[in-house]
Amino acid sequence: MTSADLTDEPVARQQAADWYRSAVTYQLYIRSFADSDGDGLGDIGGIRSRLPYLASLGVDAIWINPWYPSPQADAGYDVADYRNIHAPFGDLQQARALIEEAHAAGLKVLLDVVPNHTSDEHPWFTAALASPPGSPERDRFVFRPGSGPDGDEPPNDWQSVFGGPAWHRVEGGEWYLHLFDVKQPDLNWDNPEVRAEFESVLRFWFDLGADGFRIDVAHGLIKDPALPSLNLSQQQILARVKVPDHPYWDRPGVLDVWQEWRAVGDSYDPPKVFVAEAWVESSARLAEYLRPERLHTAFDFELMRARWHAKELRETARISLEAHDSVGAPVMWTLSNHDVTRHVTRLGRPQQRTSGSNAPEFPQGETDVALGTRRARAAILYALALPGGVYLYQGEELGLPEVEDLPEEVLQDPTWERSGHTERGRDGCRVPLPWQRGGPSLGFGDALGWLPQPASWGELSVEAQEGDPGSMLALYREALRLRRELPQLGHDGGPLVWTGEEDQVLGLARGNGFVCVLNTGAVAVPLPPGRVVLSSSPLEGELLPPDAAAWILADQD
Ligand code: TEU
Repeated sequence: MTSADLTDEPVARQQAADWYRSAVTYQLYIRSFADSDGDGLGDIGGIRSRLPYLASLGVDAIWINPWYPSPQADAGYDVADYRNIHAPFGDLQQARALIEEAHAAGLKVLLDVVPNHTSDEHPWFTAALASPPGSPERDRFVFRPGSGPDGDEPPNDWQSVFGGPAWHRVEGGEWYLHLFDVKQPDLNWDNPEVRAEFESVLRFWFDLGADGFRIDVAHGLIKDPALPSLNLSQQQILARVKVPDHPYWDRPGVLDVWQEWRAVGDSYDPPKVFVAEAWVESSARLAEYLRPERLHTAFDFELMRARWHAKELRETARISLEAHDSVGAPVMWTLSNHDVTRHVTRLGRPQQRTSGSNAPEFPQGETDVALGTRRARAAILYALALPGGVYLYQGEELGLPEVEDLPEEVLQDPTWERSGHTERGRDGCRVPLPWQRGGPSLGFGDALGWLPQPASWGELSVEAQEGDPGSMLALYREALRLRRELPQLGHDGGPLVWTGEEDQVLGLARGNGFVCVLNTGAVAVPLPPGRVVLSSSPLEGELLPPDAAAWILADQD
């Protein structure tokens, strides 16, 4: 070994550990990605067969939504066994093979862990139901006697995220807490057995080769032991008022859990990484989750919530970047995921101000898909130009819009039932992907998919977009290729400098000679000097049209 090898080793090790800081990660909503066995549900075989597609797209990593055995009461976020694979998706051997093949294709693999709740069909919960009040089995969950003279009222007034009360009464009279569906009992994170179990689950998948985890409801887990009622009026609930010292969201104690998990991840070489799904009040609050001894990353939901307005998009990014910089963490920009209306549709709606902390605040109203598509093309160039990493939600590279007219009888999101059929829920962003122009499910599989696809999606299929240089797919491929190639981009590329403070146009420079310009206004605007290496819409002469973005390289002599 030469002395150069010796000095380079720590550097190489650090580089291997830092892969996530600039990574573009593709979210695989497994049940809707590709179906290899014709049962209408996507599966591991489907992912394996499409790895070349993902590699050719140019992403660095994949995140697979929960694939564990589950009654699927909440599309797999109700886990019955944390160490196995849901049979319709495949088995552990296939999971291992997928991870190996992904690695061979240069892709990291993140899985999804659901620590706030289990399924009611998890053996722990079955044991809890079979055990008396006060038993160790019940202590793994949140069981309480009811209120009212006969205990037949729920212990407090907490509401499920999916609608209705967050408590369910069981035989024998006690109630259990479920902040989500009735089939998703909340775990008791004050119980050391719960903590030990999840550390063991993390190690199980890390040992199988997973590179990290997305953490579901990372702002949940810890409850105020006094379980105080919220005493909110219906109006306050609708207005999503801020509740100081909230009894179950974003409690300080949850940060200790993340510190423990970080230590588990750090015990591997290279270290395993985490990305938190934490819906918290502010970027500053999110940064608390991302201190060096806690989690590596968290989704940034602020860009997703910003209106289509250059000033707001710039201010939002500034705030997120500043908060993340203060703890040395990269921002993970996100435009869509499986819980929110697809952004082609959101951006095609009237852009009223969005506030509050969750999905219903997103733009409502009539959708202009063509407009949304133009803006979505510009939005991804903006996100990819910022320092940090980016999460893509499957299908956004095809420009899929939300499916807004699914027939009521096919809706599966628990929100639909629990809201008394007033909220349709999230199925419209979960429709199976179109791979081909024709066939029973447009190439998703050999049979109809679990949700019907609009016939018009044949023209949005991968097959239809391959070879069309004007397609969304071509734009994503070229942007991702350039992002890898240009040293100015990614988290640790050139320093970011905002050029100008205009309301409807933003410019961001990255280091030596790279500029991204975004125009959200109604008139075409001039571009700075240089070579346009990519633009989301054709230029109008030398001008950047409305709802468009361009990447420009200054000519270097
Ligand atoms: O979502 C967590 C969450 O906070 C939800 O409120 C989400 O924003 C909401 O569903 C939008 O309507 C996670 C998962 O991403 C989601 O799919 C699960 O349903 C939920 O946890 C329960 O596990």
